[in-house]
Amino acid sequence: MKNACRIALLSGAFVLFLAGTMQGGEIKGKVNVQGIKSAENIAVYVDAIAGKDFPAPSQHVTIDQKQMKFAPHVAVVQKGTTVEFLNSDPVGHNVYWPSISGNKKLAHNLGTWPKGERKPFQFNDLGAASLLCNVHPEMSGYVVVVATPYFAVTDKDGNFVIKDVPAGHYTLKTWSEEGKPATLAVDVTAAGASVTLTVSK
Ligand SMILES: [Cu+2]
Repeated sequence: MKNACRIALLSGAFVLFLAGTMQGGEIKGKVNVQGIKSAENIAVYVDAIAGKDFPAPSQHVTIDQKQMKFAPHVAVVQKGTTVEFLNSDPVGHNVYWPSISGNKKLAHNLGTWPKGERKPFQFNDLGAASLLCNVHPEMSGYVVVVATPYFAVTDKDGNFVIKDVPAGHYTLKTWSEEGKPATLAVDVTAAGASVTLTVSK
């Protein structure tokens, strides 16, 4: 009986140990910029993982149009995510994008609607949609559609944290309004990973 208990305890501990190593951790990092005025609002994401498909998230993401701005300015979403475009201003706003990553076949115009209303759109194509409002030409925002649920947007100092990344070998990529994409190979262990990327004009 005693031995059976010991074996049960040991195998339990082993399962916990395995779970711990599979779990991975956070990818923490900083993006430095060259020739760009700000390190803020840069998307950092784990690129498509060979042999791994992620189901479309059931949770919707809201992009607000508030005080004549798209908020957030840059939203990163996993492929298949439904974005709800909300108008919180007392004026009518429009939402359209002329392309997704330059592909004009993926242009779309959601129309114009008043305060308090939302319009949903499911993003099923990878790439960056440049959001515009045809009522207010000064308004702009971005939806960056990526293949995995592992992404973040940099703060004003270029810092970012991508949470809950399983242990493994990945390719990190960046998207930014002004800079070229940067790519970095990263190994995530149970302790996570710490990286530095440079985005240049
Ligand atoms: Cu507008």
